[in-house]
Amino acid sequence: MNKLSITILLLIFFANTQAQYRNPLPTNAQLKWHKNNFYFFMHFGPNTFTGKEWGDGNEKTEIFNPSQLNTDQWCKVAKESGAKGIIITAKHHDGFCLWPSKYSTHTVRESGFKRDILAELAASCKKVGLLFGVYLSPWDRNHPEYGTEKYNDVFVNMLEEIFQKYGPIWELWWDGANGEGPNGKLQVYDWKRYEQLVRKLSPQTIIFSDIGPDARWVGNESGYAGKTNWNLLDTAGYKRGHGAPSQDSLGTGNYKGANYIPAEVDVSIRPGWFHRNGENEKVKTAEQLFKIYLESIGRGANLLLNVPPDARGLIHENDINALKGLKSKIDQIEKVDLFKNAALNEAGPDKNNPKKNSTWYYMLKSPATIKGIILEEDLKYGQKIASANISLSLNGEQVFQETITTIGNKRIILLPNTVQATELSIVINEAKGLPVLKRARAF
Ligand code: FUL
Repeated sequence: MNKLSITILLLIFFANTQAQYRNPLPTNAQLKWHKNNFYFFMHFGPNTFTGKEWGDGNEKTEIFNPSQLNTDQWCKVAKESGAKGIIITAKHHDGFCLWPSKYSTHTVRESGFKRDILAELAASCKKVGLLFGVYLSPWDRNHPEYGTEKYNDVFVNMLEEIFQKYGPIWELWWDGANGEGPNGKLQVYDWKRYEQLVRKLSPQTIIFSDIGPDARWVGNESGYAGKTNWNLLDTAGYKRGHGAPSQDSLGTGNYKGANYIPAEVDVSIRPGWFHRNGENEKVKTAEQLFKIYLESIGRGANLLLNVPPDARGLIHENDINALKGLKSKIDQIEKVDLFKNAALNEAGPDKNNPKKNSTWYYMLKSPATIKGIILEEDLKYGQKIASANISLSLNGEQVFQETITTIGNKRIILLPNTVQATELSIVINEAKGLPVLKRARAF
């Protein structure tokens, strides 16, 4: 074969692979991550004592001295709130390490507080069956090697230390915020090396960053995902931290995105990421938190709710109260199923067009008072549904109708008014291949 025919063959092959779009599937680790869709974030460090949002790395280590630190209390609150895990800021941008790292001199070991907080939290999580996750800021405003190639070794060594001492680590969080280090230099991160190391040390760990590889940032810190939310993202040509896709694309994902990278909504229960005494009256209310739940989990994303411990090393009473209110609201929608005993008719898709018109039709013997509907796609076959018609009827007469776009892990549809209904019908208008829905629920 001469060079020309090889080139032609390659071009044909390339054109074919472009034309045959394959819907990316989640890994097993991602499927488990979808199931555990609500968990806590905890920002804790020198900023808890200085009131700063971003420490500059010059804070004296002695200031870090919580008087009553109790990671069992954090876990109790998380459990009672229905959260499935905790992700802790092992190191924020100020470089202070909540564990006595061999690769830093700015740690709990040098502070007034000598205890290893990562060890304590990992043990508390294990005791009560919570997942344990770690936020490790690549940006480090304290480390003397930051801005040089040697810092890549430091970051790799820290990752190794954390995974070996405190694993299993369920989710690893890489923050996109990035700036200069103490010597005024920017760092060139060796992302490939970091990622390969984590994959080797712990293949099941979910790696989060603005562009994944396993979970993506949702594009805002206010607590909502796009109404249309694809678990797919095109990342080619983008870089972590700088030059990520637009915040809108992060919120909606890409319809034909090349990679399975679902969205995680990170938002704080308080005005800032760290606890500040002056803000105890500004904790979000149960109603505000529930709205966040509906607009994150209810739009198919995971919810990472930041509940930062205070300077005592405890979760403040006001946060606990708001979380209790949230839990009872969640239970009111997740723990009831008015269509549990409804008869179900499933009309398969049109054979000539498997993408269209799958219908699920639920029938009750007597009317139920309905406030909302919960739909879930079975994601092991990929995310497929692009548009669906949802309607409720009372003995054949329509009382509610809405057209929605994506469903994904979960779609919660809150009705504008409570209605009496005997029938629920879900008609798929458009899907990428055969749609697979789990049994619908109503509350
Ligand atoms: C941001 C950080 O700069 C904030 O301090 C916080 O940690 C938030 C979750 O991510 O990028």
